[in-house]
Amino acid sequence: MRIVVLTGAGISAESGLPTFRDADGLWEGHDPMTVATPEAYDDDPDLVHRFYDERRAALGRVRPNAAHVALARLEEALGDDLYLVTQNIDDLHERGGSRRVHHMHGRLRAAWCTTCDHRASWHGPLRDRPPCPACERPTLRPDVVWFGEVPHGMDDIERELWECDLFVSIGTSGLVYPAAAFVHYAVGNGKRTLELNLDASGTSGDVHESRRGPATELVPAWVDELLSGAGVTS
Ligand code: BJW
Repeated sequence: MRIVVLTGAGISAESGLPTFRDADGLWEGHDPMTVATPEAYDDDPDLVHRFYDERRAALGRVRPNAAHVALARLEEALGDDLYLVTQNIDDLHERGGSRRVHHMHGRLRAAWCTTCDHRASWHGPLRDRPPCPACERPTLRPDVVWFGEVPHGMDDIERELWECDLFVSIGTSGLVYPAAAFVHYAVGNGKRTLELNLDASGTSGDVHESRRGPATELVPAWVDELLSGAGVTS
């Protein structure tokens, strides 16, 4: 069985990383949506750099949780039959043991030079405008996908959705496109769909099955169930 798993901020919430749209999802009184656009970056680059520098620094204080680890266990068992695509820019899937992770909205620990297009692994702050390692211009920005920009690897995701048997979305509000449309694409192409989320999401009504609870409980239980051969119930 080929499975596509889509994860969102909810899977990292119990590791201590705030989500975007839950009650504690605001940062210093700013709606993250107002800093996640190219226009916001043009208007106030210091604010946007501070937002991402803080989040990059926070990665050093958090650890993967049982949900990340369970998905790594699933990868171990299924190999290439698991395709893990995340909207998260944290690295908790990798640190939880997953080896193949598609970061459709980019990565916090990466920088992108808007002058020469160079992409570099980046662990420190960007607000002091360090020089690009390739062209030395001070034009590095977080290598993340903001509103109005095109998510990474859409062709690969579309192919995997077409080829899978089961699509599972975990801890995402289903409000941001194109990720929110994956479930519709899957259902429209006859795939089985499952949602694991603390609360109802924008796409709960569209999936075959929706389970409610914290990711650290639901994800390991689902992986156990799948690997014991019980599969997904309707
Ligand atoms: C738990 C839990 C626990 C909590 N256990 N669960 C079609 C219609 C309408 C609009 C559009 C459309 N197509 C495009 C748009 C415009 C726009 C868009 O979607 N706007 C909406 C606001 C309507 N989209 C775009 O601009 C995208 N680009 C695009 O479409 O390009 C065109 C194109 C596409 C494809 C091919 C060719 C061209 C780009 C979107 C980029 C989004 N970027 C951000 C910031 C990234 C960097 C950063 O992290 O700062 O991505 S915004 C933000 O939202 C971030 C997230 O990845 C994303 C999704 O958030 P997520 O993960 O769902 O988090 P929350 O907080 O919303 O939800 C948390 C969930 O967890 C909740 O459900 C909780 O219940 C749950 N939860 N604790 C389990 N313990």
